[in-house]
Amino acid sequence: MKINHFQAKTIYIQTLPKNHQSKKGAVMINIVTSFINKVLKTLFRKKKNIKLGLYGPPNGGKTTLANRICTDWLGEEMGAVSNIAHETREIQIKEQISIKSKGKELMFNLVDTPGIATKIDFEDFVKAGMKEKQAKQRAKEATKGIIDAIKWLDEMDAVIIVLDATKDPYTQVNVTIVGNLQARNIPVLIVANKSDLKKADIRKVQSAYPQYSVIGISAKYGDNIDKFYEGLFAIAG
Ligand SMILES: Nc1nc2c(ncn2[C@@H]2O[C@H](COP(=O)(O)OP(=O)(O)OP(=O)(O)O)[C@@H](O)[C@H]2O)c(=O)[nH]1
Ligand SMILES: [Mg+2]
Repeated sequence: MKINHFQAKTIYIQTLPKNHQSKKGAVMINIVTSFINKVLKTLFRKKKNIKLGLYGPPNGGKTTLANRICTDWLGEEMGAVSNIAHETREIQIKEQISIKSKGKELMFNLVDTPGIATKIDFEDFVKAGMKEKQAKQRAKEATKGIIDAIKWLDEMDAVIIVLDATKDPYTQVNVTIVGNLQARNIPVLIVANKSDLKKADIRKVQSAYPQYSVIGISAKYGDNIDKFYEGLFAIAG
């Protein structure tokens, strides 16, 4: 296969008349190809279910929210939840979730991703009670998970960023995730999670990201979850 591809490429260059090899011509071909690709992508997207990603730092409650969505609309959970960071270390997908709100229906594939962090220290896992070998393995898997989560960003049609509302919303990780999505023109809904906790400050999250809709919820207890579903229709419907 590789050899054929190489040969085809070589023949193409050799058979092009000299006057067609100008830079201008190549740029035109690129523009036309990219336009056709865009049109095809749009048509394709209309047919298939959208991919809805859950992104955020570790421990924000992505999987807890994924479990709530799946329990509400599929009657089953999606993944394991833990108070130790980096519980999710592989991309998880639940296909064909259909949610209904105010007489409208939204179909999507839900993608739960590993929490994104700038630093992973196996000693943190040891402090949380793990044996050294297990802690090192978790750190290794978590690092790979972060790379996968970032790679998958491009695949997303819309993203829910899940933040722990008891923590500083304006971190390097959060700003990087938001900036990446903004640069890719991917619609974003920010969830300020853990609203059930006293320290939760939803307004602080909203003022850190004034350009986005921020919805305060408790994924664990279901507080404000209807508003969250309405927000989903607003970004992905
Ligand atoms: N009080 C409270 N705790 C929550 C809420 N949502 C999640 N938690 C807790 O926060 C911890 C982390 O939850 P996860 O759902 O595993 O978080 P995650 O974002 O998937 O974490 P990673 O997989 O490590 O990236 C667990 O102990 C959850 O029980 C919430 O709404 N309220
Ligand atoms: Mg998780």
